[in-house]
Amino acid sequence: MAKKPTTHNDAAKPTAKVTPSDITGTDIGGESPQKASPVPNDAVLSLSFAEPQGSGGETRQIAGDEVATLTTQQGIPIADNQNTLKQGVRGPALLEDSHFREKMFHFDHERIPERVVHARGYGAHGFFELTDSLADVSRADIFQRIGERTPAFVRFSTVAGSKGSSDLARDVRGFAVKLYTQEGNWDLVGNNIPVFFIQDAIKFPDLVHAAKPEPDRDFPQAQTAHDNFWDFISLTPESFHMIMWTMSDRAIPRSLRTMEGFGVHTFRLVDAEGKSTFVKFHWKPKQGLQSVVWNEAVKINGADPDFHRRDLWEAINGGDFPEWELGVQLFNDAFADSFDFDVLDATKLIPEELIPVRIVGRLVLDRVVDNFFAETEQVAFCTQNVPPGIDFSNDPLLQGRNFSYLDTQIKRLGSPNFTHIPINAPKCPMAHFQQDGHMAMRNPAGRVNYEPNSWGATLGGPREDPVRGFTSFAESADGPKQRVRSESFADHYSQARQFFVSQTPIEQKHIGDALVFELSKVERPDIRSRTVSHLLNIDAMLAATVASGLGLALPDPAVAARKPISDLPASDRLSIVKNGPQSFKGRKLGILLSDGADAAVFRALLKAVDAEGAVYEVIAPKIAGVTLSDGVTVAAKHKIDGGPSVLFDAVAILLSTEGGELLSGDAAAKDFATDAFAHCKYLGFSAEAQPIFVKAGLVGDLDEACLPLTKAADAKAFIEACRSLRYWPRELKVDLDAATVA
Ligand code: HDD
Repeated sequence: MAKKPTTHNDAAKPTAKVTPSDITGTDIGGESPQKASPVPNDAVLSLSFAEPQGSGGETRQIAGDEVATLTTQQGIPIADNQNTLKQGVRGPALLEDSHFREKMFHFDHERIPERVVHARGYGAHGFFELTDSLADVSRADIFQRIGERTPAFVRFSTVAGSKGSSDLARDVRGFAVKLYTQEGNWDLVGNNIPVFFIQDAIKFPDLVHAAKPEPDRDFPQAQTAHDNFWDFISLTPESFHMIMWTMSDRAIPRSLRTMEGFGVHTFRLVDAEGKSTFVKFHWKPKQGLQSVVWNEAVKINGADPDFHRRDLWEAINGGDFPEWELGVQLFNDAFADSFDFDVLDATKLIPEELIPVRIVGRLVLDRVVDNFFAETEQVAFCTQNVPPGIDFSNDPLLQGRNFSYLDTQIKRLGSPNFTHIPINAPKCPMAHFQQDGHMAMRNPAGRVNYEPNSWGATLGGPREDPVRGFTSFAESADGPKQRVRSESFADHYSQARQFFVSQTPIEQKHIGDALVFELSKVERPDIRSRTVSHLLNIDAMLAATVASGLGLALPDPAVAARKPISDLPASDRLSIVKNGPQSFKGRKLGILLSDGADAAVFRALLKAVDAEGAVYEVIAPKIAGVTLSDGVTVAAKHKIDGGPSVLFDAVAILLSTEGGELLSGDAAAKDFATDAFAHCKYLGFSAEAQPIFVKAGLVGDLDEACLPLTKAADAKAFIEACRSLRYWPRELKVDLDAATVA
């Protein structure tokens, strides 16, 4: 018997969006209300990204809605998108099915090569606004007019992991800013750490090979805790300053919004007379600095691998626009000559105590992308993109980068016309004779495509402009061709020590813990020992702590190319804890609720959260939500198993008597409390939460950062306490390794 032909055209019918309140008849949402997405696209971007393919075509009514007709890329309307063309009902597929052929062809070619480093990233649009003119030192157009806004796109990233890796890897974060200035695109391609592992670009492929998964086994993914990385590092003493930073909590930021950004290298600002001033660029987050702790990072990676991108998406869509100040450290040759280190050495920073940071502008991110691939994936940063008024120094790392980035874009994007992609296109006029190539979208019009030509001003096309055009700083250079490292780059430990002694004791402990963790994953004892031999040149106590954590006999110190300076003064700006925001604004409270929880306390908590500029999410035994003591229902954002406390900055546990009894038998609820406690979070709780604390073994340990929420009036004080973000004294009581901290 022949089978009946089947179609699935019903699947094409749009379905109504189901919200939690549709299901539960909920009165209160399970999270802070989201504001509507704020800023519309500008004309260029909306034309290119926002218009769905074929949306300009025919429409027809489906279930009362006007719906565009699906077409092929050639614009041919499609009748059936569910079945290939067959000979007979159960027969073979036909070659003439051009719709199927085109659909598969395009799908098969959807991926482009991921970035060899910084593959996992997340971007957003915004603007830079000048708040202090730099016209005294630079002719750069972007630095002339106070109050003027320049469109910007920022892409944050991890370095080592592949595109699909998780956000909370211990890693450097990329902080790449594209500024669409009126005199061309300026790409400031920086990191959240002001120094780099290596001094010369020729070592970059070795560094990256060593950091990435080992080539025979292709693991570990997105982490440096393996032999190859530490082998390379322990053979490359210049990396130890950066290692101090990557082993610190800077490498596990709480949010992309709570990190600093740095241009790293010394650049030049050049004025209209050609006079140069050295400059280092800083992005300082208005949100304050904040990181997570390592045990929390490990668990966040499981609970929400998209923790950072989700946070940025939610903050921008919620109207809480992340903001950074642009700061510059300006200095001249005299300072450069007198400084203890070479300003061309990217493994060194200039302490802010020596050269203060002058704030000259602000960067605000106010719009998420319309399409991740079109914008975040295809954006192409190139360090060599600098407009007139900004120039390079001879930092050998920067010089090498200026070659590498353009080269990498042709591999990734496949065409020299990658500047025709809207995200990469300047927003100022362009005029040149470059033409053709793959995917050329904008070939110059007219007969003339060369210069000079004799076709006159109207037909002859653009001409160079010796006054307005980019002029390199006329630095003189002379000397023999040679492969050398300057003697002035030979100190590898002094600033590593300066960073370490600038940290608070808890931050120093975290650096020790991180080194022990990473080296405990290294299989070869000689690599562990060699690493510790370098630490001895940085800080004896740190070296002893790490050796003891590894059960290792203390080796001899590594031979230093130059004797380290041991008395560089501490710099407060290098610590995260000393630069915390003292505010819960922009942070997230997790509220674990059960049926019958006190409605007045819950409402007071929401009010206090809102007043602080923070947000909340509700966690409940069932995703349908709970009914409070006054009969009002509240939707849940998370079922308890999917909403662990690691996802929140602070937690509140509001339960009824029955709820407390019920949840005390639930492992996820106990973890919720023990993790919040172990991660030094502020914890508010109703008396009915006691059975959970009993089962979790926390009762005798609750400290002054565990605050009762018995009546509505307690809510405000609790949220105010949360401003400290963590209660660090607790860590010394809950961590075995704490015994080694002085
Ligand atoms: Fe790099 C990407 C930052 C040294 C070669 N780098 C890349 C990105 C950032 C940085 C943020 C991602 C850009 C994006 O979001 O698309 N890189 C740095 C910093 C460095 C540094 C702050 C040192 C101060 N990089 C560096 C060197 C080289 C490269 C020395 C090679 C000589 N970097 C690249 C690259 C990448 C890249 C291979 C990969 C993808 C891309 O450029 O677009 O060309």
